[in-house]
Amino acid sequence: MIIIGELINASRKAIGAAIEARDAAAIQKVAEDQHAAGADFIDVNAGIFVKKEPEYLAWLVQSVQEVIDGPCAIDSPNPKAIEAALAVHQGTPMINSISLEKERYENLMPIIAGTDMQVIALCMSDDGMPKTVEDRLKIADKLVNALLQNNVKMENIFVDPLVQPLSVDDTFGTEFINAVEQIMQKFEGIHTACGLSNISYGLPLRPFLNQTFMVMAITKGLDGAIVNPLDKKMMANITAAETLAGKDSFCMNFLQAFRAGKLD
Ligand code: THG
Repeated sequence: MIIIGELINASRKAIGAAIEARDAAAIQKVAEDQHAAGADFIDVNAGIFVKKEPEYLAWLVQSVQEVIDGPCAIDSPNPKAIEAALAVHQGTPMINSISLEKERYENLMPIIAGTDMQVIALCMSDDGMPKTVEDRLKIADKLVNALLQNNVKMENIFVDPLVQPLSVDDTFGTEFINAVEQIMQKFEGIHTACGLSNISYGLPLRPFLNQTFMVMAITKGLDGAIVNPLDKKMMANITAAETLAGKDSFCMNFLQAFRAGKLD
């Protein structure tokens, strides 16, 4: 599972305040903790600062990479902010995300085309949020084919079928995981990823629902996740589910995690 650490997001109070105060040390602590907990990418999101988003996102990337030798996932719908962050990023980042929304698509595709960056393809279009598996597959099909035509490798594409709250529509859970299954079957060598905490919005015991939903999604082939890597239970569930799903040869990963005290 490719783990994308979600915690450097300006919509979280402490992070928003740290950005405004230019408190690099506070950001760097959160980056280091997530990295140590196994995050492959550190997501950076300054989306609440609409006008200053490009400046702040670039500052986040620089602050993170002063202490982490690893890539960021640049999380913004704004191509200008993504460009500003890319200008200072060392190594090869992940772009989070391109979608079928016209402005986002047209401005981002030239930036991504022909590069070796990993890219999340979010199943969203100007027609609004997808509801069914078919809605998601239609958008995924267009996005994946366009990315391939623009010389992005299949293995660098992560389709995000878009998790929406179960409290709004009780079919949103199954429509999401069935979309994961079909996308993984249809495009050989592709990845899927999502921020799955939206599933539990408006319900009690959110961490419990998120952990269970993660296990269900892993059984359908989900292999990327934007999560809180400091949530030990979530990380333990991911490890166990992947081992049980046959993605852990000789159970080595499970045994190693056990010996490192990560499973209890
Ligand atoms: N898809 C893609 N990108 C995304 C999302 C997605 N980026 C943003 C979001 N959704 C995923 N990121 C977050 C970041 C923080 C939180 C939720 C989603 C969050 N965190 C808890 C908090 O602030 O209290 C802390 C985590 C915890 O304690 O468990 O709410 O869907 N492509």
